[in-house]
Amino acid sequence: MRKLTNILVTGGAGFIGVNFIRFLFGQGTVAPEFKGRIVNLDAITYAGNIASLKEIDEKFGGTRYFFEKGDIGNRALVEAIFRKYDIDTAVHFAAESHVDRSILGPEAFIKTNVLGTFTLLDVARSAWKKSDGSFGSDVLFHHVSTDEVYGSLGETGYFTETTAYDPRSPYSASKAASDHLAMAYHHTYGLPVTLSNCSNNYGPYQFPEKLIPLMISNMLEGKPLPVYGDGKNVRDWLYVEDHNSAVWAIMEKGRAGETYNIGGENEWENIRLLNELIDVVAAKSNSDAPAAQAVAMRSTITYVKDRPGHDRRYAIDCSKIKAELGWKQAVSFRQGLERTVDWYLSNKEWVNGIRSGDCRRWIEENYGKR
Ligand code: NAD
Ligand code: TDX
Repeated sequence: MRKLTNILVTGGAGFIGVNFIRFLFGQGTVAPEFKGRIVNLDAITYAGNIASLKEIDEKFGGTRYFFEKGDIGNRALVEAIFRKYDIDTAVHFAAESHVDRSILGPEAFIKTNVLGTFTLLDVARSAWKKSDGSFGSDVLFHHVSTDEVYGSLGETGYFTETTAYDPRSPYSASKAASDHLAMAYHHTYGLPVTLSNCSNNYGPYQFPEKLIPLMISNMLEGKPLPVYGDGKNVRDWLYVEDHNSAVWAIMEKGRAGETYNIGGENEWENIRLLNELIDVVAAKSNSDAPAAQAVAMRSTITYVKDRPGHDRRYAIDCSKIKAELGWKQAVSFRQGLERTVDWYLSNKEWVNGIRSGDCRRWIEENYGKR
């Protein structure tokens, strides 16, 4: 088991990163054994909200939790962070992550996902290389990636770790490039790298542009529910805490140079998922007649123009991580949806805040202008 003492988390103010840091500090439903320090490096783009970690900052700030605002592509800053905190582990979540935005403006995806990842890998290599050119067994760079790099499936079959890469969107192409760089640093320089490719995540703190939180927010606000194309594209959904427990298992025990697929084994056509979600939201709304409420919400489903290059189906074979590291999903889809809806119902301010950029003001008040 690796020591994992001083961990650099990139993108720790985004959806999965926030949940990861909360999980490590015991705020999720599972508590891992973690006694070390976390340094959260995040640029706070539109998708980042550092206020999501307010309780962690109040409890552990300055002792076991540190926030550094900045760009992963800023080499001098990344080098200074490695030195200042004696980083031994990096877990790299930071990315531009939304497919639709990558279609409208790919440049930021190349800068952050490709060049930013390169900078991190290169700094880790210089910081961790010993005088004989080797690396110790207690350093690790874990690169977090997506199943989208594998392209699109037909009605049958699964992505395995050996499926050839076939990315279709600027987002998935940029993630594919970053995956290749991470593995190239392992093969060429011997940098201890692990890589995970995960299916669609959902849960608290997800920016309301992704399918599930967008639909919940629109339902609560009585807005139309936009379904792309025929609504029959299939995604494999995983509760975010299950993704993070898998990432942690890889960091502790995964073999350097290996890729691990992570998935929910939980495929849903978008339109079926939306119908399920409507039932959950209607049941939790204060209405005396949830069935009628669900009918009213269904009437707002609106089929809209399809996403260009919309991948038809994703499905992950995650038997490797289950067999090798003993990981498994802990949260059923219904449970996960209920927790997610409960969270969005009780955190309307968070949604309004991240939409309006309020969190930036919070950073300035708490961390000063940087
Ligand atoms: P997100 O968009 O919610 O968060 C990304 C975070 O990265 C934000 O806090 C943002 O401020 C930060 N960031 C962006 N550019 C940066 C830069 N140049 N420097 C520093 N910080 C920067 O994304 P997410 O959904 O939490 O995804 C996290 C990672 O997981 C990504 O690498 C993504 O590709 C991968 N992933 C996501 C999913 C999913 O369903 N969301 C599934 C599989 C893999
Ligand atoms: O309004 C919508 N209507 C709709 O029908 C939105 C936002 C999406 N969709 C469809 C498109 C997809 O088939 O729902 C499905 C899920 O869409 P997204 O939430 O945008 O996710 P996806 O494109 O599948 O990518 C996600 O999973 C893999 C994350 O955004 C990526 O970061 C991750 O790598």
